[in-house]
Amino acid sequence: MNASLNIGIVLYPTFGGSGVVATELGMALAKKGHQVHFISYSQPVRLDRFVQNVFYHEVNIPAYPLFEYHPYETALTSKIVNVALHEKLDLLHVHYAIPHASAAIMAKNILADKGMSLPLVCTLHGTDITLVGKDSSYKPVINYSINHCDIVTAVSDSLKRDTYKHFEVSKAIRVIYNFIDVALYRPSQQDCIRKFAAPNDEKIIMHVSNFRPVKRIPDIIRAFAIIREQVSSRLVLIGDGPDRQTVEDLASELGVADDVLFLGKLKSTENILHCADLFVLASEAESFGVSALEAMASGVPVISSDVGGVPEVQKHGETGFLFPIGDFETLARQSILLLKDPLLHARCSRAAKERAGLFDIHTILPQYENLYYDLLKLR
Ligand code: GMT
Repeated sequence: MNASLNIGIVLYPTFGGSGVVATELGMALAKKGHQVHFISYSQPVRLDRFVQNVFYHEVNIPAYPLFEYHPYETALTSKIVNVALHEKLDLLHVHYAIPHASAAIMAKNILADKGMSLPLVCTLHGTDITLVGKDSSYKPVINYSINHCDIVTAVSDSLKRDTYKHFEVSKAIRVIYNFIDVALYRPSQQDCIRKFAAPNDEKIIMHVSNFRPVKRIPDIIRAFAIIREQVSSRLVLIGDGPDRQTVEDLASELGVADDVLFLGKLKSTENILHCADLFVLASEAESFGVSALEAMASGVPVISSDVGGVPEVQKHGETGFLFPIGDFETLARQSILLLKDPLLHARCSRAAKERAGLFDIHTILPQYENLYYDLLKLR
């Protein structure tokens, strides 16, 4: 039997993305008997109830008149040191490099001075490499951090390639794909929002994201305006963020606002995704695309821009389609094809559900556990 570990996890507490992957990973590890200590600046969204073996440590940043910018990285570093010492952490796993990886390395050095070794795992998630991280304001620190963590993982082959392309990294990077608990995505008609969202039996097209410019939601609105001319349909948008107003304005401008439903942020989407006929993603960078995987697990075909790690998750012509970034006319054409052809739709739906099984938590979790045991030389 493998040893149970005391694991620190540094994460963003936010909706979707790396925060949710890190929270779900921690919860699954806790279920297997490991003790998990989450460290963040606020309660992670999915950590909203008592879970055995799970602890939450909040990073506090005392205000001081001199600080126009709060020194979060310093406060985080101190929190890691304190948690590691008091909870006797066996290892620390940080999700998203900025600023978690450099804070962790600093904490590791402080702890070394105190005679404690803290092995570090860093998981690269996406924009920490492809967008923000490679900016010269952050690059030297990210570069150093990647080379000095004990183990670095990336959530797709594409992200691993991007890391080698944009940084001077000599370290081996292991790919461990993102995951979901496939068993949660069991449709129940009771939950279905179909009557509410599509009262006249329209087709439902769905998108979930944080509404950042990188998601290119205006392309989805433009495509929807074309689709709606040929297929009676409604667009359901889940999430919120900086582009929301732009997207609302564009929907009005194109005369489709009445058929676009903004549901806002939802903690989880497993009780709603299966009501969709189609899931769309138009991102200009996407290292993996957990939301697409969730749709696939719900048996919903996906049409996505051909970008980053998405082609590693969903297969063109099998589980849906891929289109060139920005080409909303192709997105519209592929959507119409799928929505008008029930046989094609059923085939893609089946294939999507089956493929999602490859990314089930029960397959991926042992890969992280084995990585920890390798690091601690427990195997
Ligand atoms: O950049 C974001 O939109 C959020 C980001 C994150 O780290 O929170 O998401 C990235 O990580 C997710 C989890 O690994 C991936 O599923 C997303 O594809 C990735 N986003 C991008 O690459 C844009």
